[in-house]
Amino acid sequence: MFWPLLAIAVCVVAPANGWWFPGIAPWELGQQIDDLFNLLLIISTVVFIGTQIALGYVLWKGTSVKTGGAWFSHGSHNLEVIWTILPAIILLFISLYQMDVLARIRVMSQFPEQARDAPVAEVSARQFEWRIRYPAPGKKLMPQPQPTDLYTVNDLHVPVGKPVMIRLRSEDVQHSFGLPELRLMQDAVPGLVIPVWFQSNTTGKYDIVCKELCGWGHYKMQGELTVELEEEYDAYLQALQAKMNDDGFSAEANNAVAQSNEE
Ligand SMILES: [Cu+2]
Repeated sequence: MFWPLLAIAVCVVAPANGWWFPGIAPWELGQQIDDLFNLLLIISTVVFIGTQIALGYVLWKGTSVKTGGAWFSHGSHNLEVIWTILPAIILLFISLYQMDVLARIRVMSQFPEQARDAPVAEVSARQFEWRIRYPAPGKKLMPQPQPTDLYTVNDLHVPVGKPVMIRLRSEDVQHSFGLPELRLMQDAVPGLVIPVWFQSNTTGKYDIVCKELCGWGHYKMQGELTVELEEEYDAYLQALQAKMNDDGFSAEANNAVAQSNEE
């Protein structure tokens, strides 16, 4: 009985000590995913406690001298029917109940149109980093890399308050793109381009973590998601473009060279 009791005690103490999920970034689907998780947690807890009590009861009865110790049974047909049908109903309920949320996350035709039509970036998972490709400011992200594309590593920026979509790829093994604060997780599979959409209604910096054991450096495969105002996002892309096009010479120096070439 020690381990079940310890497990229950930890469940009671954990939330008060912050042994829980990181604070949730407010967006509708994240909240719905949390609600689904809590529902499953409640169902599992009730089943767990119920079965432990039943086990304790049988052990107590079976070892009691009063009741004459252990008894033997060839099974009960009614009991078998009940404990087959009851879990089947619960599982069926769960699978139907979560279908709407699952479809909104995974089925591309259900994505917000705004996100679906204009992916903001391509995120390629790689042992052990996230490589990010943005289209140049004012351009659309093409399936194939373009000469004007902008690149960063482990640093994904998105605008606040609107649905955004990324194209998720893997360059080597299977990874999983995880945004814990947004309660979002999607496997990155070699050979596939998987669309992923999300939205954050608050600005801030959030973790990007790998949620699939992908090799020795899995633990440090961490990036940062920066959610910022539209103007800041545009300025970020402009600055990134300037940085990538920088040849190490100042504008004056380049102009002087151009002028002397003309002369
Ligand atoms: Cu990984």
